[in-house]
Amino acid sequence: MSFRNRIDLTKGDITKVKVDAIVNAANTSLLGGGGVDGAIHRAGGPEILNECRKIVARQGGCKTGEAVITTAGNLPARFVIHTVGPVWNGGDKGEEKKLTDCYRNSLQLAVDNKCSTIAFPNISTGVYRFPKAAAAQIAVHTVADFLDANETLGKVIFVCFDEESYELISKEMMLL
Ligand code: AR6
Repeated sequence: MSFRNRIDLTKGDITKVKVDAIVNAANTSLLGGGGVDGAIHRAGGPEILNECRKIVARQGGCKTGEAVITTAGNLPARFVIHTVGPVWNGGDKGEEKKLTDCYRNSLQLAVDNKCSTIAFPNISTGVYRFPKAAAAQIAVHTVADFLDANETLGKVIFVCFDEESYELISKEMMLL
């Protein structure tokens, strides 16, 4: 199936979405925080943090641009894929490449774990201050390129919490 029919957009809370994997915009400590990270740990319960702690013990957290996978605890999803987006520091510190890596590595981890549906928040566009328009362009194009080359993922859903991100992702999807 064409990649265009395998990308969806919705507005709301990612913790409510029933897919194989939801993606968390985490930090390198993997030990929780605010924003979507806080919402996922609150709604999913302590099992998620327990598995994060085991990953930290094994590999010492998660580098920016990389991704790890845990249970989704009490959430309707099966897995949480935790990825660490870049903090925006003006744009000449490799931020765009690192954000691209977040999407690509999360998608690959989903495929490696036999997921066919995955939902993304707008990584780095909250407290990490990545400009929303540039982030939307990277998100949509990285997902489209990945789906074009990969037949096993059935659906990728962008779950936007704010209207501005919803409009920006929608605009990028129309350009595909
Ligand atoms: N569902 C979907 N999207 C959400 C939700 C939700 N429940 N809550 C917020 N968002 P942010 P970052 C959106 O700040 O910029 C944490 O403390 C939000 O509107 O959560 O990558 C981590 O521990 C925004 O569009 O993540 C890190 O320290 C998007 O999620 C740091 O924040 C990302 O905003 C990561 O910062």
